Amino acid sequence: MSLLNMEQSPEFQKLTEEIYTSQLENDKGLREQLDERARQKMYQDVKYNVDFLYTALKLDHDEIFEKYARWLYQLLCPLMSYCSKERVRDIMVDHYELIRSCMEKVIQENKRPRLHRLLDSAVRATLDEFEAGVPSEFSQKKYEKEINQYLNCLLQSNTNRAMGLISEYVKRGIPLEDIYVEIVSESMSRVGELWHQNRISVDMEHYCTSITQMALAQLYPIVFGQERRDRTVLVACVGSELHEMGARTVADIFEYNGWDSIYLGAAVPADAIVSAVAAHSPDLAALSVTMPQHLPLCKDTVARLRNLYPELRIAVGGYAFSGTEIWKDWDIDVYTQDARELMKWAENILKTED
Ligand code: B12
Repeated sequence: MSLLNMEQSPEFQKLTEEIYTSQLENDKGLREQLDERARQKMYQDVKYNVDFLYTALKLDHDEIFEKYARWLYQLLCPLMSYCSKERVRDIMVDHYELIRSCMEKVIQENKRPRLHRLLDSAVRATLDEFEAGVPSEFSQKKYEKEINQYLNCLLQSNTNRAMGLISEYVKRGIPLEDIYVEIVSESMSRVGELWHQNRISVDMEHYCTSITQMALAQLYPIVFGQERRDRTVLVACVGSELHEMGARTVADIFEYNGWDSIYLGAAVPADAIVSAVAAHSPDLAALSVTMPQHLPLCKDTVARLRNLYPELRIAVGGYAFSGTEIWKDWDIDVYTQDARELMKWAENILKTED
């Protein structure tokens, strides 16, 4: 149940329409402040918020919506710079209360306590974020110098230098897995933070992604030049998930360690994942999710795979899982925070099997 499917549903459209219209009707100041374009954006945001809430309800997981409410408040503060932070807080609290009163009427009675719990946690999270103020700067990392160097090249749109840096790190003997996980992943995570803080635009985010994909492609002679181990990993992003670099990192690190990788890329339908497993009989299926809206489908896909292939090892990971323990109730073999740890886990499994 994610936006793509829900958008088609008349109840979902009616609900978003009602929340959007009531918020503008109740708040004269907001009505006057927003021009037509801003109103359209607000409508999209309302849809997105309701979709997120449905995801949390479906998964019966509080952390997801609370995390989202924190993220949303911090996203809106710089975007609505024409308002004070108190005002953004109040608009959001009113918004959650409106969602509560509109949704209460349409969801099943047994789900209402859950709805209230989720919305209470969103209100609390918004008040907390307001008290906490501006999010802290990036924490210092082992490869801080390289991260800054690489990120600065991206932000200055210096394609040539960004490409050169990745090769230079290899020449300097930085382990390839560190380049992927500690330098590139961290740089991309900071790109996301900068977007979130409205300090870079969406086109810059796209540029950083495409250049990074290109820069990493230079490593392929090394990645694909290792001795084979007669093991196969199948890697895919579930559903309509567009964020593919995490999945790519998993596939590349396994290739580098001698596994054959079947990389299906972004937005893979569940049926296609199941048939790819049938076709390739991998030793491990690794499913990647970045946006929490795709978690319910990932959970279903895990259950389908487990049912059809009880012996298959299944791993899940990606940004959507970070800071949650949602995977603990799923029938998987492993969740790890990063691709390198998954590789270590797989090596240990191999040792016990040999
Ligand atoms: C690049 C990017 C995009 C690109 C993706 C293009 C592509 N070809 O992949 C584009 C521009 C399309 C995009 C779009 C959007 N994005 Co975006 N995006 C990012 C960004 C900046 C980097 C993602 C990335 O490549 N990271 C590098 C990889 C290597 O890291 P990773 O995916 O986390 O993977 C590591 C681990 O998680 C793990 N892992 C990953 N998969 C797996 C699988 C297994 C089995 C295991 C064990 C481990 C594992 O291993 C990897 C390395 O160790 C992130 C920021 C971030 N913190 O991630 C935002 C981010 C994910 N995006 C975000 C958002 C909001 C969006 C948009 C809604 C709006 C926007 N920013 O444009 C749209 C939504 C699109 C959609 N319909 O889904 C938010 C999500 C916030 C939230 N509430 O959940 C983030 C976090 C930005 C932010 N800080 O706010 N995005």
